Amino acid sequence: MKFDNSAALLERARQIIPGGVNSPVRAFRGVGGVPPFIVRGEGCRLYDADGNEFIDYIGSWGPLILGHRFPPVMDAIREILEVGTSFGAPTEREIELAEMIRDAAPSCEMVRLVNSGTEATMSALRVARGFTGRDLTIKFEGCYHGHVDSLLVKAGSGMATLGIADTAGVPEAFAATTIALPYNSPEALEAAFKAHGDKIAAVIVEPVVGNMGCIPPSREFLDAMVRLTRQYGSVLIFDEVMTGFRVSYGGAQEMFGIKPDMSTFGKVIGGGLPIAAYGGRAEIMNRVAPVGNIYQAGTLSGNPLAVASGLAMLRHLKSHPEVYTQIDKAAKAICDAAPKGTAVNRVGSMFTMFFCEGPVTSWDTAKGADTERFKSLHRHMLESGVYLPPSQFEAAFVGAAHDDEAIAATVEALRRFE
Ligand code: KE4
Repeated sequence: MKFDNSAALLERARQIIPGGVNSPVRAFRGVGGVPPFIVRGEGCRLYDADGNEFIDYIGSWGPLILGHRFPPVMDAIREILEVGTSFGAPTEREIELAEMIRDAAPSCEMVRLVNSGTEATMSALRVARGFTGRDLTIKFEGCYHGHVDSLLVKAGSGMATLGIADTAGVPEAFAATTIALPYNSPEALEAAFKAHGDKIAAVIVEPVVGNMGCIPPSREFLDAMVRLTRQYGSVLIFDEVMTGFRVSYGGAQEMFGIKPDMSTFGKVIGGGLPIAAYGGRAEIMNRVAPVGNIYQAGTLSGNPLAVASGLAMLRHLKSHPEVYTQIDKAAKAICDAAPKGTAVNRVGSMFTMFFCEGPVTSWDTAKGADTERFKSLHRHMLESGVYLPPSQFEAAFVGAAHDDEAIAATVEALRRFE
């Protein structure tokens, strides 16, 4: 495989964009030391600037559960182009999308649309603080909730990949409002609430982690979160930006039978266009301006193109529940071919092959994975035409466009890895 054009593009990009990328996780050193610059996506495949073809298991980091250029999504976007792109005013489709989110996740009695997962979690946190009149937040080491100042404490995703323990630029005063605990530790959570319970505004959690690699929660951990937030009057926020409409149509909260006080969504609800949402109990959400005194706003929130794209996506997923069985089965087939010496975590169609002894249940166990071995696997797969997330601390995603041929080619490439 040649990557000369991508190398030249990276050189040019670096002159004007930090690291040549608009999000750090994209700056991985693939074969030839450069990330492929992509020119086109179709179904489950990506095509780069050197004409290379890859089976894509990133899917834009989760949104493309139905693959690139899914026809109903493309048609929905084209339809909007005939009437405009943005009005800065309410539209009917925004109501429809909010209603679909509530119907999928009934804990969200009310919903506000925003433009990114970061905006969704930042807003949910502000609302939780305003609603409770408290300042402290509990998050979990290795979880990533977007680049919100106060949540970039012991965060996962690109921070874990780049080994940035705590980012510069976040005032100590902000970081001090966040308590970072080990994931899957009911004991640590209990102790934190005993010590600070009446000051804790919210617990924000990835109900299935994707951002330190895929890690499922234990039932005890989930139950402790529900019990303690109820007991101390804190807001339980399920960050379902990645898991919403991914691990099941109703997200992790449906899978686990839990009704969090608030939830955030993103990725899948936009079908690949920039959109996210936060929502929760009406009693909480009615504190948001213009009804209440907690301010949150956005020029392009509820953007007609993104909303139409998301509606087409969710309508298809709702009317084709068999998609989830299909993608879960495909992900299982791939995980069954994982290289020896890996601990595999999979929840539905998201998975990670950790190069370490299992079980991987928290950051403490994930961080011990052999990242050099992971890099070798990633390079081997890329050379085999398979595009995995370029970090041990990310989840891979299987979508409905991954056909038998793609799965077989992926399994065959995994089997050849030594
Ligand atoms: P965005 O602001 O990137 O749209 O969403 C932030 C976010 C919030 N919550 C969860 C659970 C998330 O996974 C994310 C973003 N996920 C990463 C992938 N690990 C986005 C990829 C990137 O940063 O480029």
